Amino acid sequence: MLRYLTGGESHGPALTGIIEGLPAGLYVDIEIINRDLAQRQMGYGRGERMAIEADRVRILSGMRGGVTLGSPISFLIENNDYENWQDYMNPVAESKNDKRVTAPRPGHADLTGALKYRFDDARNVLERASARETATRVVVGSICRQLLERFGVQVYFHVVNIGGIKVQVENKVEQNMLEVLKSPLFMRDKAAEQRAIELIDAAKAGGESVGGIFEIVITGVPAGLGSYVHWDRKLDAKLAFALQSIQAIKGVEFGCGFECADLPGSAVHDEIFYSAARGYSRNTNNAGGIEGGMSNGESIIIRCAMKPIPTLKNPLRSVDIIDHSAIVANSERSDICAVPAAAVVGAAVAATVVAEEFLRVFGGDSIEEMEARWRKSQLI
Ligand code: EPS
Repeated sequence: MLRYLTGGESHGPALTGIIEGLPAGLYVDIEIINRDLAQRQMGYGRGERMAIEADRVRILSGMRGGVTLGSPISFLIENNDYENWQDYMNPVAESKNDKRVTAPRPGHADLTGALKYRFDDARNVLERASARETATRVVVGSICRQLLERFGVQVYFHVVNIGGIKVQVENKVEQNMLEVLKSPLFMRDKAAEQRAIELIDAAKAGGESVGGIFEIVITGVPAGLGSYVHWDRKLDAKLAFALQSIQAIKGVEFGCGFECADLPGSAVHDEIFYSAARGYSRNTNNAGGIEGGMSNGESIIIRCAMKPIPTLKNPLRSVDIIDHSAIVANSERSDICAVPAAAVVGAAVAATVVAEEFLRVFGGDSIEEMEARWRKSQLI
């Protein structure tokens, strides 16, 4: 079983993670992890923090000479910004008291988190609720993607909507899925990209933030990951759980998703064909590659909706958590739009779930054992 934990406050000394359950013998390219971390920092509309950080992973255990040992992989990513926050975020020394946050931001974890944990400073909440935590999930996902790639599974992502400016989606694998990485918004439609850039500029000028939708496409997934036999073994349910846990995600859909509610059954379900060369296949993929909680051999297609970031330069009305007076919400440095970053995180999180299920079906203590099992299954 693959499992992982993440730790770290946004302005603390470092983000940390520990992954358990990967087979021994997997070569992991650290520069690929660092490339993925850099991708997460990109995207038009990111805030000034990204100029301070240059996220790089440091592996502390579980590997030798770049190869997994089967033991827990622990890692850290240093927060460069900690240097500016040492007087406030030192895990053991007493903190200065002049950066208290008592004006919770509507839409953020601030208010409920402070009430729940009985804090008189929402900084204790926002430091951990921050999407900075997602850097650790990119490290886990990057390692999982490298595992999956050995078995021909590829995970792609692109942005399909920024603040209502949309790219056409068709539930199919497009040509050159990696081309999109050249776009500052990871959008494959140049005209939409330009309009989205203008929208982000206008949002910045107006003290606003914008959300959007990203799509994840996973190719080469064998049929049979997940299961119909029990609710908590369904692949789509597991993916939805993991993706929904990404900060600011408000909705997850597979294939034709919410649109299928408007269509008759004959227009939704993907007809089945067979040829000796290809085996079973479909001409359409409205199911998004998952039927009955199992991968069906087609590409997995998922879209996630991200709300606009709650930190606004033109803040909304709020209430002080100490004296309950009416005030405006806390406003600190933040992103205007982080949908491209969320897409990178989404791909990492989805890869982690697929790797977990892949290991459940084809797993072994070593990569050799796994490859032997996988090869055997390809013959059936
Ligand atoms: C983030 C780092 C944060 C924000 C963003 C994500 O940096 P800072 O708070 O120091 O400016 O840019 O966090 C949020 C959107 C949030 O709500 O906390 C990162 O590394 O992704």
